[in-house]
Amino acid sequence: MGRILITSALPYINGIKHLGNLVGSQLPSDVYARFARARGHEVLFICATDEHGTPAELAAAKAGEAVADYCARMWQVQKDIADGFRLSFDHFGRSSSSRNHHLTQHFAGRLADAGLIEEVSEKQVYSKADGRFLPDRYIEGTCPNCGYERARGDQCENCTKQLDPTDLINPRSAISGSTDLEVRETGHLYLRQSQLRDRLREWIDSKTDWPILTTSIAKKWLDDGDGLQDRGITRDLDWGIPVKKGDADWPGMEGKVFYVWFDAPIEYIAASAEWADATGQGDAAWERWWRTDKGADDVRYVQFMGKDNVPFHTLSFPATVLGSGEDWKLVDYIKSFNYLNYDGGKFSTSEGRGVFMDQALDILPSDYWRWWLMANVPESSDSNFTWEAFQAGVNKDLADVLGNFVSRVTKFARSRFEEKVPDTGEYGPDEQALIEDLTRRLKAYETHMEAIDLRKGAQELRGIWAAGNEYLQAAAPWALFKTDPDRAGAIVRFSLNLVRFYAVLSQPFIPDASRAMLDAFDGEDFAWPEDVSAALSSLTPGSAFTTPEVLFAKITDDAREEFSTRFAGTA
Ligand code: B3M
Ligand code: ZN
Repeated sequence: MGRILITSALPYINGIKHLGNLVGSQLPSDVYARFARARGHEVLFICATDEHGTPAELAAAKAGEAVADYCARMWQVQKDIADGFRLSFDHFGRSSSSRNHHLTQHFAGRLADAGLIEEVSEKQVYSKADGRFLPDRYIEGTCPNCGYERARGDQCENCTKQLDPTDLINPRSAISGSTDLEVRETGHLYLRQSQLRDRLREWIDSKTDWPILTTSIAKKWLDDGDGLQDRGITRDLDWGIPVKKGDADWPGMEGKVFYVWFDAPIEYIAASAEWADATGQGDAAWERWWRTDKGADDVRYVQFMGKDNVPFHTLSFPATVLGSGEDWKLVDYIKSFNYLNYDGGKFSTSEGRGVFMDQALDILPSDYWRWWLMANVPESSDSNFTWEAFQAGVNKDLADVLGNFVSRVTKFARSRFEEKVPDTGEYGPDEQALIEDLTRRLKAYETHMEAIDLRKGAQELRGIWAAGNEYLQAAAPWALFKTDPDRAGAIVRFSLNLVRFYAVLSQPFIPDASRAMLDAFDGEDFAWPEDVSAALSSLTPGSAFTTPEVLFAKITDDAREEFSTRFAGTA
């Protein structure tokens, strides 16, 4: 089996993320990592908090905390929530780690040595009231194009016109509202991406297996208009990674930090080093995943992200890696996602609209959310969360199909066979027919999951559950027991093996329920079924089992109404 490196886009440190963030990167990457491990691959699964940039500083100020303290606290909050959703990262790192400081400064030094860094003097807006330079997004004013009074310094959200802060009429600080602004000269470093355009195009053209969504976005930025632009990689902020050239100071860059999008993707590598540190391993342990000259040449690297992150991952980050001139692993496959809408609109922190990750775990088990979100994952188009669809999906797929099957089999077996796997009777044509059907379905399931077609994977898994339910309904061992108890025993033995089979196949999507199903059988493990017939005879006849508690309680109409009202938002 192979080695698969998996990274999920890093959630910003500020605030708690909503279901749209969850299904747009972290959850699908976890489902795929779990599947890859179950299939016997060696997996390194990495994520981290993205802790730099103005949003972190503003959120800390709003919380009345020093930004370092705010980030440390919020990292733990996000880590606990990730654990609650059973996101099985090998390491959940922090982009403010010393590992990332060192690596980011290392890459900057390598780029400088390669002549790919240019020092540029630029005009930036300084707010005396705030005592800081204001990034474009933190300057508000009236749009010169449409008159919208809350246009931002980079774009007018009303007419979408791209703006410069100096275009705005009556500009003011979006932080303090102060209009006491002035334009100041300040020096910054630019990454000369334009010098790497041909190498990037050649690399992207080689990615013939990438989804159209991913390559079309990359090529748009690569070829659109003036093509790939050189871009600033430093900022006048206090919180961030100090600008240094490797270990050396960078004259003229004192007091400046690297731009958040320069250091954040490097944290994928740094978090792998943090993982090696946290697990007491040396540098070779992470370098064998990231350095093609140190053993990573056989690694398949898959990135998961929302589609708005594709440009940085197909252009800026590869430019940094290629420009370093060192043998770093580049991404092999990018799985990007569209958006999840909430009841036809947007999630909103300020309006309290939509379900946020902490709230979701407070009201229902993580498997419910994992299942519905993945069965409706926004792969080829946006998805829409409604409480009616969520209730229907959970109640039908989980409670009525899988949960009901497990409950009927184990409770009947307990009532007639003393919680022991029956050793009577033989499998017959009905069992053989289902074995053949499940053999085909298992192959389809594996094919979809290997291709990271996760919605199709969920659909196939649902079909595998339903096939067992239909078999049990037709076989009706409870009716047969009076006239042919031996045959009834064979049906129950076959069905108990199906419960274990389902536990193994369902683990990537609903790990808690899978664990509960497997725990019904002493000592069984999550070994993937290579042969369905053998798998459905793997439980030892006469061996004990226990009857799991109800796996999935249905969502009542009253509960649905209450949730729908609670998360409707204030707009
Ligand atoms: N923090 C997520 C976002 O844009 C951003 C991803 C960084 S991945 C290196 O919402
Ligand atoms: Zn406008």
